[in-house]
Amino acid sequence: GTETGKSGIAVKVPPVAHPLGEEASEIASNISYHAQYSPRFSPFKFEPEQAFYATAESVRDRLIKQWNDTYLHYHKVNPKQTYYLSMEYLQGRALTNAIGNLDIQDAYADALKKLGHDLENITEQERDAALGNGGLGRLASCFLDSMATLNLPAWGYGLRYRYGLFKQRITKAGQEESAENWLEKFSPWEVVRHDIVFPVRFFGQVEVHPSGSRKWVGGEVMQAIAYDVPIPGYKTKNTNSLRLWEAKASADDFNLFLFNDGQYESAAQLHSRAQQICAVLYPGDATEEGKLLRLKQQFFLCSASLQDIICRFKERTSGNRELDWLQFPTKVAVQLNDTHPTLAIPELMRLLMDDEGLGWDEAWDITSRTIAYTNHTVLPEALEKWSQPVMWKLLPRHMEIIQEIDKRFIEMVQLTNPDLENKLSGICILDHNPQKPVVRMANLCVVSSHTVNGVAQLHSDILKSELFADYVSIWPNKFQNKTNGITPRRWLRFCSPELSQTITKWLKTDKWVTDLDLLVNLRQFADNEGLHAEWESAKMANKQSLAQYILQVTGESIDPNTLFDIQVKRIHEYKRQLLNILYVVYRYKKLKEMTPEERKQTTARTVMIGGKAFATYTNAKRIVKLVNDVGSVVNTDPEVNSYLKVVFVPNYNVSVAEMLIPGSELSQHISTAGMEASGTSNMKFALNGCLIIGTLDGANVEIREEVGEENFFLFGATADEVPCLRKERVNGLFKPDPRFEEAKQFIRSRAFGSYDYNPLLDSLEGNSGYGRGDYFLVGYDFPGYLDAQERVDEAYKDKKRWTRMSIMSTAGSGKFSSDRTISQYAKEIWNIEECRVP
Ligand code: HBZ
Repeated sequence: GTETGKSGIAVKVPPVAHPLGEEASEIASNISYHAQYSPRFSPFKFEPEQAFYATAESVRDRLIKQWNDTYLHYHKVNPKQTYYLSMEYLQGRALTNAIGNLDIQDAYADALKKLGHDLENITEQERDAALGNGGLGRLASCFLDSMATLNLPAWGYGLRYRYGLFKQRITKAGQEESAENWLEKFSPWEVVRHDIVFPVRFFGQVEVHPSGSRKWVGGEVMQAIAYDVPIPGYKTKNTNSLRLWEAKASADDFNLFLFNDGQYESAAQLHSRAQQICAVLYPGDATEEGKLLRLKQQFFLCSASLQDIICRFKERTSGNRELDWLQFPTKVAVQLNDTHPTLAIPELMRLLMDDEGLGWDEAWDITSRTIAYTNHTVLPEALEKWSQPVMWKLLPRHMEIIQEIDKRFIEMVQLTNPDLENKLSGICILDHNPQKPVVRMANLCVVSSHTVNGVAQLHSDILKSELFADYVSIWPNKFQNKTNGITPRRWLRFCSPELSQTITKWLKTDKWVTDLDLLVNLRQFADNEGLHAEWESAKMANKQSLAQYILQVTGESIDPNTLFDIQVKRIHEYKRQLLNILYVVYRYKKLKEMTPEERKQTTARTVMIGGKAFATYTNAKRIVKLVNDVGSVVNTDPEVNSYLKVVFVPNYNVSVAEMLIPGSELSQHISTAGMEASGTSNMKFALNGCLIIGTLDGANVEIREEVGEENFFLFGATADEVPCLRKERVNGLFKPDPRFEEAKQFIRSRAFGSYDYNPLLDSLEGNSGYGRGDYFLVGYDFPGYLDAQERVDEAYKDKKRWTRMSIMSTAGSGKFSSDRTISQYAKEIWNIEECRVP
C-alpha cells in the first residue's frame, strides 16, 4: 500500500511479510490503515506524533473486542459488581500499559520498526492523563489495573476534566503554573457513549405532595454524558471500564426564543455553565477551599454514577417481574474514595425514596449496606466541611435527607449509648456553630457506611484511637485496615524491563508479575555474585537513562556513579522536603570546609527533589524555590560539584515517576510521624530495589517489617511521641542541635542568593517572634536524620552490602502489590468474586 515516510512524503510500503511475524505484519497494516483512514492530521504525514495516534488506535481496536465481551459476560452472569467512585484518577500514559497487558510488545515493536519508527520513542509522544493531584488519584488508577487483572467485575466512575493538574515550570521566581490541556488534540482511548446520558439537577426546591411524598423540582438541569476508557487486565481478556462524565446542556434547554431575539449570549449561558462543571481539576491536596463549583462537581459525579448504577441494576434484573430492591446491595458495592463523593449517600436515598417510592427504613437499609468509605488523611484542615446555607441552596432535598440521617443517628445514640451524650456534638453530622454552620462529610460517611477503612495499619489504628474513636464504641466492627498497594505491572514490569528480566531469570518464572509474593524467593540469592552483577548492571542502565532525562529537562549533567537520592511527592510542610534540603545545605557547608583529600573520602551524591506546590501555598512555593537556589550554587561550585549535586525535577507526574523510580538508589519518605496516611511511592521505590530513609509513618512501618529493619534507614520521633514534643517545642523546652542552627543560619546569610528565606525558616523556630513552633518537628528530628544519612553513606561505600540490601528490598515488597489490596477489599468489604471472561 501507499504509506508516508518520516519526511512526510508518500512512499510505497512493500507488502509487509517475512521476516515480520504474522502478528507483526497484521499490526503494521492496521497501523498504516489508521494513519490513512482515521485521519486526524493533514495527509502524507507519519511523524512520531501521527504514528503514536495510529498505533494507539490499532491497540484500541484489539481492546474493544474484549472490552465488549467483558461487558456482555458481566451482563449475562449478573454478579455483584463494585463501583469505585473517585474525583481523581492519575492514569498517566496508556499505550505501554495496554501493549504490555495484551502481551504484544514484540510484535508492536517489530511492526513500528518496519514503518520506520521506534516503539519507545512513539510511546513518549503520549500525554499524561493527569486527572488527579497525587497519591489518592494514583491509588485509584492502580486499583483499576488490579481489578481488571483479577477479573473482578469492578468499574471506576470519575469526571472528564478538560484540564488536568497544572503543569509546573521553574523560573528564577520559582514555580510557575500553566494549564494542562491534555485534550488539546484528542485522547485515542476514550469512547463517547452518546446513548448514556443522565440529567443532573442543581438548585430548585422541594415539592411536597398531598400523599406526603417529596420531589425535587426546578433549578437548572445539566446532562451527564459518558466517556468510557478501557482498563485492560494483564494477560486476561477481562477489560473493565473507567466511566468519566462530562457535563452538557440539553438541546431543548437552548433557548430558541432568546436566539431569535438575537440574545445569543443569554441563550448560550447554560452551555457555558455546563462546560464549567468539568472544566478543571481542583488542584488542592490536603487543603479545602469550599468552592461552590467543587460541590457541583462532586454532586455531578455522584448523581450521574448512581443513576447509571440503578439503571444497570434494573436492566440486569428485568427478567424478574417485580424488582426486589432489597437485592440491590447483593448486586452493587459502592466505594467512596475519601469524602469527595459523599453526596452519593443522600443521592442514593433520594433516588430510592422519591423516584422509586421506597420508605425511609428500606432506603436506609439498602444505602448503608451498599456504601463503604475509605479515609486518606487525618489532617484536620483536609477534612471536608461544606457550608449548610450553600448546600441548602444547591441541594435542598439532600439537605433534608442529611438532616434526617443526623436526627436518627442522634436518637439512636441516646438510646443505645447514653454514655456518649456529651460526645454527640463532635460525632453528629451537622455542626450548628452559628458563625459557620457546616456539614461534616467524614461524619456523614462513617454514620452511613457499612465499612470504614484506613490505608495503612498505623493510619487505621490512629483513625480508631483518635479521629473516629467515639464511633468505635457504637460500631466496633465497622472499622478496617486496607494497606495500600501499587500495580507491579506499571511500577516494575513495564517501567524497568531490565530489572524485570533479571528477576524473571533468577526466579525461573515471570509469575511474580501477578503473584508478587514470589519475590521472596530472591532472598536465597541475596549474596550470589552472579545476581549481584546482573542486578547492578540493570540498576546502572536505569541510572544512565535517568541521567539522560535529567540532562534533557534541566540541562544539568549528573554522574551515574554517584548515589541517586530522590524525594518526589507533592510539596507539603508535613512531608518535610525542608528537612531534606536543610540537610543538603549542611552537607554542602561541611564539604566546603573539608580539604580536597577529605572530600574524596565522602560518598558522592546526586540529590533529586520534585513535586508540585499548591499555587497559593506560600511556604510550599518557597521550598521549591529554595531547592532550585541551592542547586544553582552547589552545582556550579567546582570544589564541591563532583561530590554533591542538587537537582529540582520539574513537572513531576506519572511518566516522570516511571523514569525516576527505576533509577533510584535511596528515596526519602520523611514525614512527621502520624501525618502521612500511607504513602505509595515508598512502595514503588522499595519494589525497584531502592532503599528508604524514613520515619515510622504510614506504610513505612510495614515496608520496614517486610524488607527487614537492617535494610531500612530509620530515624525520627514516633507518632505517639509527637503531641508531647510539640508541646515542649511551643513551651520553649526544646534545645535545638547546633548543626540545625548552623544550616538555617547559612541560608539566612544569603549563601543561596538574595531571596529572603527568613519567613520560611522562621516557621521552624519556637513560638517566639515569627516562629510557628515548628509544628512539623523538623528541628527535633534533624539530628536523628543526620545520623541516618551517615549510615546511608557508610552502607553505600560497601557495594556488596548495598546490592544485598537492594535485592532484599525488592524481595520484601510482595505485600505491596495492589492485587493483594484489591483481593482484600473484594473479600472483606465488597463481597464480590472473580467473573472471568471465557
Ligand atoms: O492518599 C494521599 C495521602 O496523603 C497518602 O498518604 C496516601 O498514600 C494516598 C493514597 O491513600 N492523599 C491524597 O493524595 N490526597 C489528595 O490528593 C487530595 C485531593 C483533593 C483534596 C484533598 C486531598 O481535596
